[in-house]
Amino acid sequence: MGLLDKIKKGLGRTVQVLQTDVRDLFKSDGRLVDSEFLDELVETLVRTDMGVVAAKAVSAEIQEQFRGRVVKKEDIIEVIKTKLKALMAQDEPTIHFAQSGPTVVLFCGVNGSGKTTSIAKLTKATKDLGNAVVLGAADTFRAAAVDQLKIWADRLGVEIVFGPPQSDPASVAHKAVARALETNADLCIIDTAGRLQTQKNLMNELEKIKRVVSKLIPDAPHETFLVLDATTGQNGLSQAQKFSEAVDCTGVVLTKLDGTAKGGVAVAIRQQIGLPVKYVGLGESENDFDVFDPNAFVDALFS
Ligand SMILES: Nc1nc2c(ncn2[C@@H]2O[C@H](COP(=O)(O)OP(=O)(O)OP(=O)(O)O)[C@@H](O)[C@H]2O)c(=O)[nH]1
Ligand SMILES: [Mg+2]
Repeated sequence: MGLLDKIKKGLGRTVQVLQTDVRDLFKSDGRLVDSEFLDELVETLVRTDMGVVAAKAVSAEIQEQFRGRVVKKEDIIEVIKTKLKALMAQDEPTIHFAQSGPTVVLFCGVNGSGKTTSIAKLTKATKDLGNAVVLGAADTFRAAAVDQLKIWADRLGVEIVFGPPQSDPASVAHKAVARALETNADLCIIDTAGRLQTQKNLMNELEKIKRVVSKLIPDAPHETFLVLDATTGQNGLSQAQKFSEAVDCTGVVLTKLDGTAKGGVAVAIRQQIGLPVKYVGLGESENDFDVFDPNAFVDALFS
């Protein structure tokens, strides 16, 4: 399945809502672009959880190009797509790889957002490209968390470093990075326990992991990914912003885009959290994952 098809399938519910709602804006053959139409358009777009700022930017563009004219659905869809693509444009690499030696990627986020599953997916994707991966099971809070990652490591055929239950997560992270250095691995991906941005001691623990890792490799972690569950939509964003500020995240992995009508949240993340979306999760298997491509995403939304 191509990327577009995969996203299209994953975004099923968002696409459905958007298409029905946009179609409903055009009762007859065309519609006059007046303030009533623009208000209804903003309402429709906001229902996908893309955020008021993005929806208003789109409506301003439509107003500028078509105000006072009677337009067809196709005319405005093209403008919506172009504007959304511009709002989400990003030219950063998905992962800033280390110049030499292992690249360290730290995963964090609230409980159940999809960290461990996304790590498995990223491991599969990077391993398929020929990279040697070492996993660090720094979620030492629950024994089951280590087991979950161990099962993935086994299935994917990669090395995993873990410690005794309740051990210091920073020491496990340290061991994992040391092992990646020792084996000359390309990537060291570190899993952490779910936490809330209000839990000061747990947020400090993430800081400690970062500090300890940077003692072994000065620019590590090269990426700190915030894993965000798309089904929380707009509600999850302010929390995510505070989380991201507290640990200085570098990108978002947006999970569970399948089965939510709130896929528009991908548009809002850049504006409201100030981070690029790097990867998307589109299901529970290790293959339901992709690099986030704003153009493909927007095309899929309106396909
Ligand atoms: N549908 C769907 N389910 C997902 C996706 N990503 C993760 N899940 C599911 O979400 C649930 C939680 O995923 P985990 O990866 O364990 O989440 P976590 O953030 O590691 O959870 P904690 O370690 O408990 O904080 C599991 O049932 C996953 O299968 C996705 O992209 N789509
Ligand atoms: Mg986990």
